[in-house]
Amino acid sequence: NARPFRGSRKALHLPHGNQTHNPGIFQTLIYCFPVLLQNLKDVLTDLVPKEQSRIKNFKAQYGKTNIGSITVDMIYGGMRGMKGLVYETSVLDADEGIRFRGYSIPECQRLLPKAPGGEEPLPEGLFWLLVTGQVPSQEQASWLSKEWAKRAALPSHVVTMLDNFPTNLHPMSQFSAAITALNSESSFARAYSEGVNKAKYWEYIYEDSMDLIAKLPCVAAKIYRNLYREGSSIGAIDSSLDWSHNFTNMLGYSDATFTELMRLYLTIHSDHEGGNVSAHTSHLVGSALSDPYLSFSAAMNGLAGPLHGLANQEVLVWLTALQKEMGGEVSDEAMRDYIWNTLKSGRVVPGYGHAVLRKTDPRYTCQQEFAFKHLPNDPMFKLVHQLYKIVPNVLLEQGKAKNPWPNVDAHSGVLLQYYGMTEMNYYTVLFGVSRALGVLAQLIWSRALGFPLERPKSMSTDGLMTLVGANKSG
Ligand code: CMX
Repeated sequence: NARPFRGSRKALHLPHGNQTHNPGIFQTLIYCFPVLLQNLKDVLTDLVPKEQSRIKNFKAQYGKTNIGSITVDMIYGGMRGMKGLVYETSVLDADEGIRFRGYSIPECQRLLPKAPGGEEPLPEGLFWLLVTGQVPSQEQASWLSKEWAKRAALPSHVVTMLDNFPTNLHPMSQFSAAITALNSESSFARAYSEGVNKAKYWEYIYEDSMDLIAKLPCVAAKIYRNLYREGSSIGAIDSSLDWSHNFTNMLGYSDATFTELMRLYLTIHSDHEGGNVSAHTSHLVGSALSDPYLSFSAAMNGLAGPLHGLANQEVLVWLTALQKEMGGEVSDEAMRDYIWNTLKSGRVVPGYGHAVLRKTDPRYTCQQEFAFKHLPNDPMFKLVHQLYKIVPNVLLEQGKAKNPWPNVDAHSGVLLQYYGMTEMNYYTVLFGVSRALGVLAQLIWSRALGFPLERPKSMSTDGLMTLVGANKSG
């Protein structure tokens, strides 16, 4: 749980954590006048050289140290457990779940700034934390709200493109295509073509990332309105509101609790360390110096897969079919049979299992807490809760899944449908808007730290057999 930039706790006068480094003059100013540090770029400008030199020294001392071995099973098994990436913004523990820069989800819920009168963390605060390692002040979070409001406008060619998509094109395909087309706005691509010095890459990646995060709710809302609200206008951004509130307004929802849900939703879906398909994809594509728009749209194509982000859509489709087949109240026995039928027909139970986690996903737990608080009697929530008691035992009995517990996607759709968002095909787009916070925070650091082109060695089966001295005829 090492926190990379240890000035943060002192800067905010948090009670725990020892100060183990000597702050420079800039840091000292931070401690005295935290309000001066409202501009995220200024904070980064201070942090980048420190982190560059910390890693340079680490590599000089430990660069040749062996940290594990690779087995044939790992290569055929989707590289599970293989340590092969540096990813700074979050780390996933198999039992405990995700920590964002060292902070668990309950800690983030407690410590991150909230909207006036709100109880859920602002995604702005989470982004600041992911980028800097520091829990931001209320002023810093609202600086981000204003900054994103300023940068939100879409170029007209993207609006035209979205308006011309056929209604049978999946919302995730529309989302990804629009993000690719937004690269007309890339300041990194422009600077690169003009020969910018590589020491300055991160600054352009930062600008593009901020612009892209600002624009994503507008793209997502436009898709929603075009597909499900007869192409009605998303309206204008209100610079006095936070990012999530503007998003729910543009989607056309006015319930304050739905906006609170969106703040929580956009915070918890943001990042899940570096090896998951969407994060790894943006990391890989970004390593070719493709700009943030191209890197992130590639990530969205991965998120659109049913074993990854599309699972939130799949869960609701599966639950709705269950309800249709069995009616309102379902007995535990009937539910067990339904789950077994899914397994016997060679399908997965969506929303259960995970490549890394081995316990209930804390992202599931905090959504469950939200449901207990705001919709305890919702029939779909009751169904989800009933499934929680039955699916793990069935998966254990089947004996295949390494993790029988629910993941984030098992719960999110049920909350959304309660507030009237019943369009299941759309759910992964919300996941995508949130995922930008994590992968783009990392992309800024990947360029700041000069990470090279990603290019692992692949092997043919014959080559592997030769390597381990196996008999090739089988
Ligand atoms: N239902 C049925 N079978 C499952 C299962 C589930 N929920 N989870 C795992 N299994 C099966 C696997 O398909 C695999 O079967 P085969 O041996 O026949 O190939 C076996 O159990 C072992 O798999 P594993 O090592 O436990 O899991 P993986 O790391 O290979 O896969 C995941 C992880 C998430 C793809 C898988 O658990 C799954 O398909 N879950 C359902 C889809 C889902 O909810 N995805 C969302 C994940 C979170 C996210 O990224 O958003």
